[in-house]
Amino acid sequence: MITQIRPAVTYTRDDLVGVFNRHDKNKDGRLSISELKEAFEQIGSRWPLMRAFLELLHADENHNGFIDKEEFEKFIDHVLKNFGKKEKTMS
Ligand SMILES: [Ca+2]
Ligand SMILES: [Ca+2]
Repeated sequence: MITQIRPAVTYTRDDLVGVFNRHDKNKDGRLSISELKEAFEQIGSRWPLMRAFLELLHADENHNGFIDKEEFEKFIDHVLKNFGKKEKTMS
């Protein structure tokens, strides 16, 4: 698979779900901070680690340090707000 670093472009919800599902590298059904970081790198985040950290803080409702299946939808909604348009605004 080719990893392309692309500038901020418009992603659909399906795109994002696909990207994040693919980055569940160990297939445990949840996303760790390092899996998130790689996914944000792929979608062209300028600060993938920081973005991963912020999104995790936002969506990790049970505070276990992972985006679990139950948290995934909310997580995608929030990411979509940032990456569905441009990654410009601080949220
Ligand atoms: Ca995982
Ligand atoms: Ca969690």
